[in-house]
Amino acid sequence: MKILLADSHGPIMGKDQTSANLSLLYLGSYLREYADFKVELEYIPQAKSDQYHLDRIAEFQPMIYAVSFTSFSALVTYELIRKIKVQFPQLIVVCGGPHSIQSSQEILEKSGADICAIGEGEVTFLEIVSNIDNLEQKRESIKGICYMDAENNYRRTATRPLIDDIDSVPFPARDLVDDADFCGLTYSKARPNTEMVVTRGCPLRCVFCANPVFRLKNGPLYRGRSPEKIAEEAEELYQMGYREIYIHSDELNVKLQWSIDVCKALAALGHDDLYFQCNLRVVPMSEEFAVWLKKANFWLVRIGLETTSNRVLTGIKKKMSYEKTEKACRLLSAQGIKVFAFTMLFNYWEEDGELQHETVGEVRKTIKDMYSLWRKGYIHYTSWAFACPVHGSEFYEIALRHGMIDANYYPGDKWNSFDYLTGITKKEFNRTYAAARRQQALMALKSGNFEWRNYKGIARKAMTMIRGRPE
Ligand code: B12
Ligand code: SF4
Repeated sequence: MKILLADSHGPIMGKDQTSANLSLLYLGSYLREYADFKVELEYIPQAKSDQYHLDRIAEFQPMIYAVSFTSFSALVTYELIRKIKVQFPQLIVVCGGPHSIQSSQEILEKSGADICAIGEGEVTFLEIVSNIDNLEQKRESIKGICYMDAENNYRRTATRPLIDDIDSVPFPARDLVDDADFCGLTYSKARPNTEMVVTRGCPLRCVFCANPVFRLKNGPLYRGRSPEKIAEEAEELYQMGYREIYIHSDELNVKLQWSIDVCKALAALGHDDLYFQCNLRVVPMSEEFAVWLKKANFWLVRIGLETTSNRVLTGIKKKMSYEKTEKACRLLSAQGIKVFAFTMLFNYWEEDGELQHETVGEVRKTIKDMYSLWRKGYIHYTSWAFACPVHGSEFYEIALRHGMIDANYYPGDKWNSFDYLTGITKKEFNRTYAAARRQQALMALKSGNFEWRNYKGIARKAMTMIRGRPE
């Protein structure tokens, strides 16, 4: 059976795609392993035009068009699906990805897709594909999907249980991708580079974070691959020629002993020319973990620092403090590991039903504190972004309650947090953002290792250093 796996994540916010979308490649590898019939797969990366999708469908003639997208690209994807349905009415269109958790009915109504998968997709997709000849009769028994019935009523089936043991999911079907379609990591030490996602679910609930896919409360929330399997995947990538891997899981240190064991397994591969980077939380952290990260050749770690105000950290439920942040950065940088801090401007939250936000003073203090950490050698890069409501996050619900967005809202460049801030002029707002962006550029220039092939994203950021936030 022929299946087209389409990534409709962008082009988003003027950036190119760093590497292939792993969600679709996981669906592909799972089918290959567990379907009791032969599947023929093709993958479309995110930058391709709608016409390219239509042309590939005409030529490849798939039975299923499986498309993955986030809330940021929902509208462009609906339009694409509508075009596909006009030209290929018989083609079965299946959707999935983070946007479907909150907005599955909207997806079906606005796009005309046949089925929308809600939550973890591998088993659900296998069942859809296995029942394709009899889908109308079988669909109500497939967990984790929604569809419009014969009377055009929205139907949602029982929640799909999460996969207990994610080692049972084969490594992503990377043979389907062409590296020429991707620009590579923005910061890297070696090329070619790629990404791995080795955990699923996060036990935390930060207010701004839309991490909905694995939050359906119907199984073990947080799961990690075994250290042995992680090392096996890294070795496979090394043999494919990759020399740097960004372990792009939400955070690699939910359980510290497991994290240390992962580092030990990676170090045991013995490849001095294979570099790693990963995302970490500030807690839990220990010197032993920092030492093992270094031994495994992690040259860069990215932490969600967000703000240095403890008032704001409490408000956004980050469950950490500036003191812990400083300690974690000190321990990591002492090993010669570079630290990349994700920071946000103008965080919002709710307290006793009242809308709260980070003040301009708090944002400016964060910028100042970051310089201070930089001078001490504790951090090396920053990346500044505005807090923005994303479907699936608590902030989205807060923003709806307080009239900051309505049901027709989609995240992207158009929503402007300035409109809901008090005690700041537009000029101050733009100046603050430009100052943050200058800090980002200065640290990047000083610390190096950035990828000029990512010129679209770099040029876009350069403009914000001069003009502030794009209108
Ligand atoms: C890695 C990552 C990226 C990487 C992607 C790299 C890559 N090569 O894949 C990069 C850095 C490029 C990226 C960028 C962005 N990301 Co991102 N990213 C992630 C992250 C951390 C992991 C994604 C992943 O691989 N998960 C593992 C796979 C297995 O899970 P999955 O993708 O959800 O797929 C499963 C199901 O959703 C489902 N499924 C998915 N698609 C389909 C399709 C079909 C047909 C079916 C049946 C099922 C199905 O089955 C899959 C397997 O179980 C997630 C957070 C998370 N933990 O998932 C955020 C996340 C997806 N990103 C998010 C966002 C907001 C962004 C950005 C907009 C950030 C920004 N401001 O620039 C951009 C925009 C991307 C875009 N163009 O749309 C949000 C999306 C929220 C939302 N409601 O849409 C998330 C959830 C982060 C968060 N916590 O808020 N991201
Ligand atoms: S921001 Fe990070 S720690 Fe917070 S909920 Fe999201 S993934 Fe978890």
